[in-house]
Amino acid sequence: MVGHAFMGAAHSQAWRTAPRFFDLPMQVAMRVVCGRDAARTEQAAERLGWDEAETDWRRLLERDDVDLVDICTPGDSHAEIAIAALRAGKHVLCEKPLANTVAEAEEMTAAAEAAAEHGVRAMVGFTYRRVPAIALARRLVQQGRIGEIRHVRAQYLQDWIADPEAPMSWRLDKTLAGSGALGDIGAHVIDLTQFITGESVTEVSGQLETFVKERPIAAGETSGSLGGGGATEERGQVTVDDAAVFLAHLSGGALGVYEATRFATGRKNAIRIEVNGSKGSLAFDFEDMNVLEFFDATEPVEVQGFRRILVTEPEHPYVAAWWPAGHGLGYEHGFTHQVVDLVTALAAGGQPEPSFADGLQVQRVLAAVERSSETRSWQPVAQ
Ligand code: SOE
Repeated sequence: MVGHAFMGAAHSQAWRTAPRFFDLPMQVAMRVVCGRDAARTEQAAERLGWDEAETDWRRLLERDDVDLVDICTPGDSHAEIAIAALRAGKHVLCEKPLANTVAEAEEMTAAAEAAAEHGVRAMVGFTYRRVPAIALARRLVQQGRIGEIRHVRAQYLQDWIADPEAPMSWRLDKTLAGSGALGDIGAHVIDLTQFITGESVTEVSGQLETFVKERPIAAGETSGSLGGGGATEERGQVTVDDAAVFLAHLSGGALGVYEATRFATGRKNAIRIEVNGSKGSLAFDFEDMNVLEFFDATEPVEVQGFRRILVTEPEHPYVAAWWPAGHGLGYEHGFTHQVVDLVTALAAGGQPEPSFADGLQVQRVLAAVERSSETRSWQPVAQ
């Protein structure tokens, strides 16, 4: 694994836990974690459960006991590490968004497609697909339970920099992060709505906004937290969007309304998705992540109404491996399910999903939103 901050910790717990709760078709060994600082990486290895620590990711690729490289670094290094790993014959799991630019994502996808010819696989970590309620929503759409889809309403709302004095972090630096709320959290809801509906975003009209253009430089290391920690007297430029909104056309004819913001005061990690179809509707909010709301318009009117499905039963996706019925799951379980799906696909010699091609398609939606905001016009999503 490369990177051991917030995402590195989330992925590590997933690699540790997946074989303990699920019957994996292959054994998982957590060989080596890589970071820039030797002492901190040693500590991370100890804390997160890796056998060894390393400071140069290139050395991971030379090792025979490394079959897969898990990339948990900021976006500016995804392309270089992923392409080198794939060329060295290592499978790759790469955090989202796939890259900082469409050009990088295209190169990564080409490398993934070349590697696939030798059975080497690449996957991008749109983890929330693996929240049981989300997987159930997709299943219900596939079963035709909500009919033809008319509306997709998606929000990803956070507030961790709503305070103008919240310090800088790499997530606010375009060189490192590629974009702001748009790529960091907007990418998730683009992926989720496409995953649930089976439709893709084809055209967008959007607007980006940076409300606070300058912030204090952080006093300490902030990459693992979301801008937490103290601040210095010095100030730095915010070079990414704080918020992004856009309208969309989807390939099946649905209309989409999307919002991604780090300024939704009081909303911590609210991923809200509502899909309205000709026969029913579905609604989800990550702040109540064990619930999926379902309205069935085919029922007699007298008993119609949104029902709250508690997605905590063994009949629901992923749930049977965990606790007795009704006990609920949390943020970290999506990462564990991601490992399970990845290892299962690798053992079967198949392509894990979402692929780099799926990551590239989301990247193209992000780029179209940026173009739309710049030109104040509707923009097609490149195919
Ligand atoms: C920060 O906004 C962040 O950690 C994202 O980078 C993650 O993808 C999301 O899971 C939670 O919020």
